[in-house]
This record gives sequence, structure tokens and C-alpha cells, in this order.
Amino acid sequence: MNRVHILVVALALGAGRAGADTWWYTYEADGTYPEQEGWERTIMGGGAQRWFEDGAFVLDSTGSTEPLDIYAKGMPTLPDPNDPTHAFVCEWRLCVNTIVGYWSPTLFLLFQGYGDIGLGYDMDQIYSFFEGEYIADFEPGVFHSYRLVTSDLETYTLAIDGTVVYTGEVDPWALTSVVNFGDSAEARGSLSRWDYVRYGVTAVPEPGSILLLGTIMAGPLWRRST
Ligand SMILES: [Ca+2]
Repeated sequence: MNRVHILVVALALGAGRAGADTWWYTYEADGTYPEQEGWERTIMGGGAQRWFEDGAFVLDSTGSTEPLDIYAKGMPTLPDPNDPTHAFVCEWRLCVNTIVGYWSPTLFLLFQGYGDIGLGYDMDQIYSFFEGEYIADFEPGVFHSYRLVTSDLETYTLAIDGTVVYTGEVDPWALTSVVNFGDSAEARGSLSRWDYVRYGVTAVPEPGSILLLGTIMAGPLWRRST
């Protein structure tokens, strides 16, 4: 095995390694295209029409018959699935204006060796590709902040505008670790505005500690009433 092969193997292992490392990537859509910030762009049919408007990256694939225009970026490490104090978090702020067909735009999260999550937007609902069902409603035509969290890489929560609206399961299959957003639906399109996409491995409150705190706070109230 020569040195190049060793490097490739090391990189491949590093992409899926689980550990306590924390890191955070952001794409703020402030006038530079994702591929200028290390995202890999894949297109079909010439890709979407693209521009920036009010600090958002606008993707318009409604005029193409093969409207594929997606952006992918890797993950240096994954969270340790046995450590509930750290989680993979992805936050994005998105306005869906027009949809031709269904399930576009999309956002995919792949965790090498653990599994994947795939979300596709309808005009006012979000579809989970691998769970095979609609998982959340939203008001179209306005921006919403989304936050997806998984600490065990088996289950995840999705919050919209600060409220958890869904708890789901990670589909147990993925060969790489990557975040992928854009219009990945063939023969369908959309006009969507991405204000930002941010993701990483970060410290989160332990679910048990929140429950414990709630119990401690509720305790005196309960005692007082008896
Ligand atoms: Ca922005």
C-alpha cells in the first residue's frame, strides 16, 4: 500500500469516526455560492436558476425538465451515539415559494455506518423519504427556521421555529457522511429561498437532565399543594 492509499483510507475512516470532537459549519448565503465555500454542486438539465435576494440563496428549478441542483458537504466526525451530551445538529432557514409537483426542495443527512434522513418539501408539508410519510406541516411563502437533532444516530427530532414538531427514526443505511440540500427531485421543481444551512456536532442538554430539572422545579409546587 503506497502513501496515497494510506491517506485515502485515513480520510475515509475519519469521515465516519464517532467521538467527542465538536465542530460547526455554516453556509450563510451572503452572496457566495455554496460551491465557493467547499460544497460540491451536482446538476442535471443545466441546473436551477440561481440568485441572491435579501441575504438568501434563491434556487428556481421550475423552468427545467430535469431540475436537479444539489449541494453536498461532508462531516469531519460524527457524535458518539452513546454520549447523550453531544449531538449532530442541522439548522436551516428556508422559504418555499413555488412547487411544481411534489417533494422539492430536499435536504438529506447521511451518517456513515449509522443511517440517513431525507426530507422533501411539499407546498405546506414535509415528507420523510425513508420513513415514507408526511411528518410536519408549515405555512408556505414565509421563512421558517428548522432544527434537526440526533445524538444516538437512531432517532431524531425536528423543530420548526423553536417548537419540536416531530420525533422520527434514522433509516439504518449510509455509506458516507454528508449534508445535501437543494432540488434533488427529478422531473419536479421548486422555487425556494435558503437563508442559511448550518450543521455540526455540538454539546446539547442531556434529555434526562431536562426531565430532572422539571422534577426539581415541580417538586416544591406539588408539596405546597398537599
Ligand atoms: Ca443568509
